[in-house]
Amino acid sequence: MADEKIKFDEFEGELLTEEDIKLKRPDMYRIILLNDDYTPREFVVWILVRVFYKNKEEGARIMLEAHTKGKSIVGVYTYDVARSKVMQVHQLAKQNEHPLKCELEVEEGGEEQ
Ligand code: TYC
Repeated sequence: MADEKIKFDEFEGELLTEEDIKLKRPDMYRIILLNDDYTPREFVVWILVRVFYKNKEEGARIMLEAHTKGKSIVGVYTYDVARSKVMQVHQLAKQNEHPLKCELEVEEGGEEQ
């Protein structure tokens, strides 16, 4: 039917302009290393080198910060990468009978400029 035809003009003013579309960066996830009383310091540094590709100096710095302050940020990753690294840490700690744990904190993406 003729009156079912939609005229392009009817949409004028309803189209989203670039300013209407708020672009949001993807959420990223901080991995937080938690201190405990039992995991050997060398093992923590080994984990930071093996799982997070830190060099030994950076690994030692992160380990010492967790040791003295209770926790330390290891790095910021996409969700899948962060989750996989946390799982590797927990698996390697368990295999070696250490209680080492780390956790994830979301870092909201926010609007793009
Ligand atoms: N506090 C542990 C010890 O004295 C070492 C340690 C450091 C454990 C950092 C965990 O995230 C950690 N053996």
